[in-house]
Amino acid sequence: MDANYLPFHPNPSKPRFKLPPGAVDAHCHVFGPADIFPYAPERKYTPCDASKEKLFALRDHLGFSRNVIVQATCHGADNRAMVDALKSSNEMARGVATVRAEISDAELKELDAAGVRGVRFNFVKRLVDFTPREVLTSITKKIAPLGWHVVVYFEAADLEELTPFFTALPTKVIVDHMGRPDVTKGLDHSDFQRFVRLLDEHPNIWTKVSGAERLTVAGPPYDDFVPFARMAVERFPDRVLWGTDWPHPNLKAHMPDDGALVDVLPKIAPTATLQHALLVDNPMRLYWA
Ligand code: 0GY
Repeated sequence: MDANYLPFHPNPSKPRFKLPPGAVDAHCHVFGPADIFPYAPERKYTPCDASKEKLFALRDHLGFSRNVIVQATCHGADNRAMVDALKSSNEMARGVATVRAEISDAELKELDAAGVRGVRFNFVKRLVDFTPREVLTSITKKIAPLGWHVVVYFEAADLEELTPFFTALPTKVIVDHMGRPDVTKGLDHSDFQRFVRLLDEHPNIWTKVSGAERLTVAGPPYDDFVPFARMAVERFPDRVLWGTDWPHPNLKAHMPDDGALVDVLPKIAPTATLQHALLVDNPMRLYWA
């Protein structure tokens, strides 16, 4: 683990908010353990191991039923740790993989059988080296026939340049953490408005309203993050997902109590109907239909 790397919270509280039955944690990761699933040589950070057992224990502790495990950059395109977690989940986890353009149809079928339903394209420069757009386009052509979607992660300032690529994608597109708005700039800032317009104009684009602990400047209870997520939930109720982002890679200021993160949910989805859509109906439609 890197010297300045913050490990996940050792004993998160029980949330006060009672999740609806069948709730899905739709953005989380497994890391290692490195002695079984080594980190990728090209990684930009070395995390603290975060095993499938720990993830499933957290799921049960918080009151979730299911997980969507997203391949993280520290494992590169080696999806073995994520796939191993899917296979151990008794169908209670689905995955989002990172693949290279050379992947064969047989390998894709294997991932699909394990529960993978999408690929992730990461454009955050501190996390990955640049991949040419033609490579990503050729990956998209391979995964689209499987009914998979594309998850994209980028910084708010890069959305303008990325928009033509995103809007040409033929699949559903899921934007991680609302495209990382600067929460100090307010909802009306042109960067966040560009993101809102993207979803307004493209019904195949969804977003995760996660990342409170990552985007906050004020810290817990994340009141500076809430208006952004609430706006997205109310405007796009059937195209939003939420996840803990456990084990919270690369945080620098504080490590969240995952129970306290769950307690943000009723502030961003203030009615039972919105909560059910966000936590049950939407992820079930996308990952378990
Ligand atoms: C996240 C965020 C981060 C890391 C990764 O794949 C990754 O390494 O996504 C980050 O550092 O912002 O959602 O896990």
